[in-house]
Amino acid sequence: MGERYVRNVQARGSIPLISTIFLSWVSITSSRTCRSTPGRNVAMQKKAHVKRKTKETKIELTVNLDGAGQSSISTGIPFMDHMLTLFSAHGFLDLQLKAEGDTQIDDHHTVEDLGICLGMALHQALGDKKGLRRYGEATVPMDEALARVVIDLSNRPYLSYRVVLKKQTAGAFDVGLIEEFFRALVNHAGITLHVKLMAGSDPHHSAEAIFKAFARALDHAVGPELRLKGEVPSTKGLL
Ligand SMILES: [Mn+2]
Repeated sequence: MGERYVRNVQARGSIPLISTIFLSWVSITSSRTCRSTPGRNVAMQKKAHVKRKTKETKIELTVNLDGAGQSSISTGIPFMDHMLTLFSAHGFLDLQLKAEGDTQIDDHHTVEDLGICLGMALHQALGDKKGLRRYGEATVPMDEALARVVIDLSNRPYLSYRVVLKKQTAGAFDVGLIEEFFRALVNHAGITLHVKLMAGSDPHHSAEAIFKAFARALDHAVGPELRLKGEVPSTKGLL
């Protein structure tokens, strides 16, 4: 794109927004748009693709943290489909996910491996975390349930999971497995995560409040902090 692109920008006599830069570049070299996108735009996109196969599960997913909340999810566990769909929607991230697991035994392996793969994807999508807010928190109700989730993109895996439920199943799903999901995710994403169920008696409502709070807290943490001017959000200079 080089010279022609620069000339086009200069001709406008001002520094245009990135979207304008992109559009003007497309209009100049439309034949190349599929093969080559301006490098700086690609680098700024927080995307990841993960494919993982074991003797217990086979999972493939694509995530875009700068998405619009669009998802296509099939885990073989309807309750997890429901949770991950609302995670995508409330976190404004795009998620395409297909999982097959040994659910004839129980849901444990698949739920844990979903956490591993999403954690790997987050780690990949976040990169060096330059210019990101780093911290995020959200408190979300679902009828009588109230969940609070706090995130630090610290690169130090830590899970505090304070969820006490009187009943552990929602339909056929063991809601206790959600702790395994988050432990696996935290370990592979390298994030600090505090999950606290502040109120809640229905396991379905409680799980839904937790996933929505996680989504909103994550959305905040991965958003841009312009005052960092592209620096790492740590006084150490590295995360
Ligand atoms: Mn529901």
